[in-house]
Amino acid sequence: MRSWGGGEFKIPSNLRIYYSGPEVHQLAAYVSDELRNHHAIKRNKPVLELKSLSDKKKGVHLVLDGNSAMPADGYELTVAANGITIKAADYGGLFNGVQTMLQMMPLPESGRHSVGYGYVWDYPRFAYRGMHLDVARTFSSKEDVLRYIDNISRHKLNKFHWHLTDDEGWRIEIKSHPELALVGGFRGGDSPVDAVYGEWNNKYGGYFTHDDIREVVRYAAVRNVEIIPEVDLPGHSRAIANVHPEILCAGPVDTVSTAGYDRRNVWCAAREENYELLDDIFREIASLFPSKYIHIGGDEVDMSQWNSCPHCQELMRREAIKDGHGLECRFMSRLEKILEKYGKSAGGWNEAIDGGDLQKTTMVYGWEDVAACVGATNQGYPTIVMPGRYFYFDMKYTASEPGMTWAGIVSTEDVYTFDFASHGMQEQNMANVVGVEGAFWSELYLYQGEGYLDRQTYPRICALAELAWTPQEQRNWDDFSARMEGGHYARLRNLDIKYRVAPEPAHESEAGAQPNDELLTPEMTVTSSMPEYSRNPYFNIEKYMFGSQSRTTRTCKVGDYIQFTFTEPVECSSMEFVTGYSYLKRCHITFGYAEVLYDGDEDYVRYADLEAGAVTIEPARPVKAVRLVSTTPRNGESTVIIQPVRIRP
Ligand code: TNX
Repeated sequence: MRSWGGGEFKIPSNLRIYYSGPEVHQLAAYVSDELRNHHAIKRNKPVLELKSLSDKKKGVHLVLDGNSAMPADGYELTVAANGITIKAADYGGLFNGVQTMLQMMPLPESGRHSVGYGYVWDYPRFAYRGMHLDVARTFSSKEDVLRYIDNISRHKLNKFHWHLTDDEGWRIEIKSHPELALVGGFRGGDSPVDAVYGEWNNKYGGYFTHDDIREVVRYAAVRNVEIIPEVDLPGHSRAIANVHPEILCAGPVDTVSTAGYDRRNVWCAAREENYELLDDIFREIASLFPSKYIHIGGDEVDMSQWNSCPHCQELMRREAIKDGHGLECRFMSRLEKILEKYGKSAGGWNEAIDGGDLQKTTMVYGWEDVAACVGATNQGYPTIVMPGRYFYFDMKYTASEPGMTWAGIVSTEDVYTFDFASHGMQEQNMANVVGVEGAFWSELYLYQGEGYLDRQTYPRICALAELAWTPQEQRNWDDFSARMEGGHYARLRNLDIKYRVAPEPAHESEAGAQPNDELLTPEMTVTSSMPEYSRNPYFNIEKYMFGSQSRTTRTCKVGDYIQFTFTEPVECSSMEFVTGYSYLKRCHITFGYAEVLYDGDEDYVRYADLEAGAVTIEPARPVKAVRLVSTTPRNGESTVIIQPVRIRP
């Protein structure tokens, strides 16, 4: 509800902030800082005035009134002659009202110093309005995490899902097992943790101490953000398994396809000591985070490890568990009990409920698709809706921009216009939808550097914020876009958020042109010491199928090669060979060199080292063949990807 009219409140440079009691003190200090730092209102000062919220006093009035009938997280905001008054029944409501006020405050660049009279009565659509951050693949410093929380809170998001562990890093100190973070928080170099990707040979990582975490929790609480920590189990656990290999299954280890590397990442479900270690871990985590929920993962479990483990097989026979999904469910149930002991409930990715029932207090995070969310709500689980196709902000905005694509291309409009009803979510489903969440997985972040996190998340977070806050019938994409252009991009700039700017649309003629038009495609055959993977055969690169690729059945060792032999000698200005994904420095020949067989020669001549798995050859003479030779001792991958060669005339 909004109404406006009849005058303006002039903001004095000594604007005062009155607040109703000690429980609002920190919020008043926050408002003061915000006005000083982002609105150039310099001399504002918080004033505690418990009794008289006198109409005559000019300033900002923050009133927490537990008796008020405002819905949870809702607020009432009035701008009148005596200034700005925000009233709410709970702290969250007051904080949200403050955000609305800050959005109404003129930006320093505007030169204005007033706010129009008006009235807002507002509350959110969903109780859970979340953003996720993966700090395992790419580490984010404490300062970056604080900034991330600060910025999501400005958008009235109230949950921060902190993905603290994964195959590539263990990022939370556990005092009873300090090696988990001390060793497991770093990969590469002398660490037993697979370097897999990133700054491969350099030691890379970091972790959060208990003190760090307490600081982040306190900072978030001032901003009405609850933190749901995640330890991803029983899969996605290679980092901890590299530190404690005994947690793994007793089955055979395949190190052939990975050049000596043990890639297993799933906890043995039958090993009793595993649950003791997990008890220690969750006891500490439960004491650090006030949230009722601890997320215990449950996604993408490689069940082949359980299928070949004699102990898991024996357990399944004994308890008549029919498959891996059933065993995962049993594993998760054990964790639920541990959490219960420490006063917590579980959160889990949607696969966690594939093999049977968990407690109906467990919150299910539906990520695979909308159907997974519908399924969870039908079974009566409180559900967070976040299918990758709409909510994964590590995906590209458009095809030509950076990011992942496996879940689709996720435009800001896709996020904004997400409509539950059109996905078959009925009223009874919606009753179990607690809210929505956007995710940022950080596999690519390491290579993209500064600004990438901001760019991938904004303005998609702005769209998510409205989806989470505003009822379906009141949302309109054109209206949202106009408001972004009309002021919110300026607001983001004022906060130094490096949001994504849409690239200039390509001209008709350019859009129609094939990027391959000027490339040569001479007949060639590809041979290799590494077998080809049947679904991505060498045929794909032999036929120059740009956009497609070839891959091997195993990673490369020292001496492996991939050879391109041309039927006729090729005269050209350059040949570009790329191994690995084109958008992600993974699955390449990590170390190696290229050698060339020129027309008329008997032997190959070494040309240059590969850089990030790639090399460009500028041959002075016609080329008969090129060979990429690996000198990689081990790289923790399970495949080599090879892109079609780009040959320029
Ligand atoms: C799938 S989403 C994963 C993550 C990856 C993400 C990359 C989920 C529960 N599992 O481990 O980081 O895709 O987009």
